[in-house]
Amino acid sequence: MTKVVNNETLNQVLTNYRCSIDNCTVSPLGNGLINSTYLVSSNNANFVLQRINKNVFKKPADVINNAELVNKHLLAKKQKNLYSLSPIWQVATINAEAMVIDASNEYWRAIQYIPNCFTVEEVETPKQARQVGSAFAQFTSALSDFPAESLVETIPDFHNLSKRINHLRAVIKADPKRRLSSCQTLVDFCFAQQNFIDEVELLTQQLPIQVTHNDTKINNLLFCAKSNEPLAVIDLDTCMPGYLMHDFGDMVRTCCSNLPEDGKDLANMSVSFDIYSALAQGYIEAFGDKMSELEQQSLAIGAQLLPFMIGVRFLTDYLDGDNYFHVEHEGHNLERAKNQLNLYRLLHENHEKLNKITHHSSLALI
Ligand code: GN1
Ligand code: MG
Repeated sequence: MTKVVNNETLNQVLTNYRCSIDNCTVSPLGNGLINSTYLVSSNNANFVLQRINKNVFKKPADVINNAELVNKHLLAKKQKNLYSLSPIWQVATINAEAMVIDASNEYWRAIQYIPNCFTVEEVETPKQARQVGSAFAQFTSALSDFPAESLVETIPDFHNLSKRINHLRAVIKADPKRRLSSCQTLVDFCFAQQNFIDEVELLTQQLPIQVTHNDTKINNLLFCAKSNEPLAVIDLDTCMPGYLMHDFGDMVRTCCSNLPEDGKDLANMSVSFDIYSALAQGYIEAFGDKMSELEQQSLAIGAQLLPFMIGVRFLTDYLDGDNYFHVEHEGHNLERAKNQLNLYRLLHENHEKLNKITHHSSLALI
């Protein structure tokens, strides 16, 4: 659930950045479901202020440190003309601290604000989808020689499907809010996907580890207002060792559906295969020979996996009493779960088509 921030706390935090609530305006920014993010605007500077959700990120300092390491690597690549996007820097306090801990023991950090940019909630054209695929590929590609072991796993087993299923099972058993009867059909649907779960498990034993972003939803890209081109990958909170299919899958999840992730008009949900194709082309092309054959084959699985996994996560949180994701009303997590599991169903029914497209994209490389 979203925690309200009072003015006294906000002021205490702002003083660490040479600001106060009297000389700046603070407004909510973005649509994140975990951290609380604000834009701080004053006469002399604008910056992003974020309270890190320590229920989710048990060690907020690790999140900040990981981002710093990744940014330094990206900058070095940029200086050698090997990375065309821009690192977005975290801003230290006036005492050169990386974060502020407020009186309620909440963790805050500041991040550079980039003017003349916009984010996108819905991809409108294949051209834009291709840019999205390409931008996230450039990000991971630039990190291909980054020492992955220097990153702390900010959320262990973040994209481990079997663990997510086990968590769902445990919450069902406890049913702490007595909500199981309101979603039994959906729960049954999840467990009926055992063949798919096994397929994913087998694949993950064979795929190489890369440093992936792990939250490549479309609104985690900044676009330049002047050129309309991607300018930066943002939200490095879950940038950790992972598999390419996870990043590709999250792009598909957030770009290919005609509904937002909590949209309720499921009878009219549809998947855009043109957008899927363009994402795949952008992603595969920008990787070039850094993507193995198996990784390319795994993309179509990732496209089904990410909606399924987040569907399971939303359902688990609904049953658990909405402790993890911010919700706007009771039942919000259930609406999200129904939406994402329906998206998974549509993609799964079309897995042959998905496979063909990602295979065809490889031919474009030759
Ligand atoms: C969360 O809060 P945000 O938007 O950065 C979640 C992602 C989900 C996403 C669903 C750490 O990301 O895994 O895909 O919501 N992040 C975490 O919108 O759990
Ligand atoms: Mg995130």
